[in-house]
Amino acid sequence: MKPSSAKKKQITAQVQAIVESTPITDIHTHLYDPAFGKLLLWGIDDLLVYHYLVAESFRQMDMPFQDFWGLSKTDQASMIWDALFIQHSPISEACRGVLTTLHALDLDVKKRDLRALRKWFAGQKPNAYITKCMKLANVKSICMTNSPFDDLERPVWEEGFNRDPRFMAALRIDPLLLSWKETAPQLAQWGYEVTPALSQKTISEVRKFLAHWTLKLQARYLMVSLPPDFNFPADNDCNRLIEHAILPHCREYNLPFALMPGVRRAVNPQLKLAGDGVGLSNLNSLSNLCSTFPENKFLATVLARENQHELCILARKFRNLHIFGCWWFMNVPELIDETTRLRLELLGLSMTPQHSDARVLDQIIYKWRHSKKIIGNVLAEKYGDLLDTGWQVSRAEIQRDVNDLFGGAFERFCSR
Ligand code: HDL
Ligand code: ZN
Repeated sequence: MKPSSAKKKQITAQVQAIVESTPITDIHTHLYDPAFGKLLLWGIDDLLVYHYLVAESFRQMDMPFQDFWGLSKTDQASMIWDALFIQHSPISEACRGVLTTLHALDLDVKKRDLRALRKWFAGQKPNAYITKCMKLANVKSICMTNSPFDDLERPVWEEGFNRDPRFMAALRIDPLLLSWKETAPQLAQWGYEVTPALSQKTISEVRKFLAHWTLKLQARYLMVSLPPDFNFPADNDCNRLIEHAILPHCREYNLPFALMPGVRRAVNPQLKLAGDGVGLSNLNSLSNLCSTFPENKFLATVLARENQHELCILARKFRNLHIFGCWWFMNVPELIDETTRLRLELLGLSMTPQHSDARVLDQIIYKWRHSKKIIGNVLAEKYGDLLDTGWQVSRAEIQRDVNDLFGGAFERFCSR
């Protein structure tokens, strides 16, 4: 007997309530512990000058790039507000996101009054506002992206500070892997006995560097974003550093190594942070890493839609690979739906469907509200398909599954 649509409706309601109420571990963001002060971006002007909106606004403005970059942040934000919200309807995901966040903060967007919005944000106190945003997003833990190569961030770590327990750290090592020859002198300046030639001594000094920062950050994983043409194996510094320094270090400290392939950096340098593009990656490299180093754990997310299916198949082949998120150009409803559906159908619940990648604190509100709606709908549909077979999932089982998707599977993978 076909299950009643009432039963399916009941399951959908249960899924939506559980998705709404389950606190989230956000495993990749560009947010910072409040101890980093102004490095933690928040408020209407930072929301408006988000690089996604910068890229979109230049399409509606004839202004020379340099003229825009010469403006104050407030003036840049005003130009973006006018170009993308007033002169044209704010239809794009990044525009809609700003409005979702403002609406969640009980701010009246239909007045289109940027001055009033700025006044409200000027009255917010940072620490209280962090709690407010995390509550509205139902995010219980935020993983930062932490780079010893960032001249603004490094001194704060070296000075030391009392950690906010809500903020975890991840050690970002792009300069080490992607531009070793330029980075080696920096390590030497910091007292590591390295030379551009990757000798045994240099490799051991790089591992000392990794150990120092892993312990200082209490890093949960190491991470690198990679160009589409990254290959493994290959005869280059990046490969040698991965094989002889990064992966042994990760095994020693039982840390995953997160690979994020597909970024074409500075496709249009005039857009600055907004100037990066996407390219199709050769995922044989990831397959080779997972199979060559079965004792290592790999996290991965890919930037190209066309790589997503192969990434799922790789995760089916390698249990030392945990895939996550709809990253960056993937983080739009159309692709979140498609990718989450694909992953649930190919992997079940052994993956992490989303991270926010938020650069501005308030963004966690919209990035998670938008994603949770989609993830909840897809999950409810899958439970409905089970119902057609006679399998009735209980409320407790739905809660268990959502806990997994919102950070539980990631935590178990990390502690394995
Ligand atoms: O390399 C990364 O971690 C990317 O997420 C970039 O930071 C990118 O600029 C971004 O913010 N994407 O959402
Ligand atoms: Zn990121």
